Amino acid sequence: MSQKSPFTLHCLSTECDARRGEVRTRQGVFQTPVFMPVGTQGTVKAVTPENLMEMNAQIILGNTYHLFIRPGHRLIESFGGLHRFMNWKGSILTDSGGFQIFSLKELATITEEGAAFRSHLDGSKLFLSPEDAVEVQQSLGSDIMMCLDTCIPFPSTRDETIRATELTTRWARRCRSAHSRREQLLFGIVQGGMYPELRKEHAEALIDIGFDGYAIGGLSVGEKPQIMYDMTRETVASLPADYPRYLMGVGTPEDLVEGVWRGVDMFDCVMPTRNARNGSLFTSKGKISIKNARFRDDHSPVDEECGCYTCRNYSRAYLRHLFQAREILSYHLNTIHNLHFYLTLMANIRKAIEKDNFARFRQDFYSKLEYE
Ligand code: PRF
Ligand code: ZN
Repeated sequence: MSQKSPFTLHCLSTECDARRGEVRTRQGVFQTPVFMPVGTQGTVKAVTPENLMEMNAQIILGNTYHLFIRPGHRLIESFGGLHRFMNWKGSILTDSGGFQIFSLKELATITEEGAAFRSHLDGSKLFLSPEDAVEVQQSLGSDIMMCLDTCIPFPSTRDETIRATELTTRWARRCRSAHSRREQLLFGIVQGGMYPELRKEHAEALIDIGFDGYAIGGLSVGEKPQIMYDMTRETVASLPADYPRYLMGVGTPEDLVEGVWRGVDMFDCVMPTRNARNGSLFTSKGKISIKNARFRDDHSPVDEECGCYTCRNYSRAYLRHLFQAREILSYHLNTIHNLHFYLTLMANIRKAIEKDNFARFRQDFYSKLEYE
């Protein structure tokens, strides 16, 4: 049985399924809907924890798989856990490794017992059971741990999906039994591919086991956005209203707006940080590629509406030059802008829900888009 829900609801939209709330972790409280910057290897690439704090990041993501392989969870534990090791004072959610192992494909074999895989670093044989996934995350000391799940490719047949989903339920039960440090929260992950009835069944099985929150997994794996939005809506409908809901690995700014509209509280995605390093920057008018020749002599900031450190101090022309010259500062300044854009979008979404004008906000958001 789960303990009391960590989620407190502040208000509900009267126009859609959006909700404004907060989640209490051992580390503190974060306001929802929230975007969690991805810090796979114990760092959000190209920025410091101080930068993240200045941008009002509340919670970041870490990866069990990567930290297990390098530098090892025991080492991190000996430094007092991941928060202390990386000097991050906000909350941390760790993904279980299920998705990373799925992404390795030919390097991994899934059995009833767990996932056998080869290290992407040196090819050595490794194994991660559901119990191991919880043990590793307990030593990392994350505030929110994720169950080990099996994410299947898209498309998958109904039979393949049933088999994977049932295995994920058995693993979820084993994760729940291995969860001994109850001050760390444990979330279940709903799979079920693109089959609404399988998602509903899976959600019910996980609710029966009892978790501190529920994630929607297996989406944004190559399906069209509308399918993802429909599956999100179907899955949310099966989840308890008084627990946090987390849409994993999603997505574009549009995806965040649509996810919130359908009742999602938490998101993570590499998109703002990865795109930044590729010179793709988000603006209120859409995405721009900073390497474009049209910015060669452009004195304006990336986004006139943005108040980030980068936009307050640097021109598009300078950022284009840094990118073309492959200067390290390019990664830093671009990442600050993109993360600030995502975090500000979420802060504005929270305000709109509080004022109960999220429908208007969503309309304005789309009407500003010019590029693409
Ligand atoms: N499971 C886990 N992590 C994930 C996913 C999943 O299905 C996804 C799917 N988009 C992203 N990250 N454990
Ligand atoms: Zn900016």
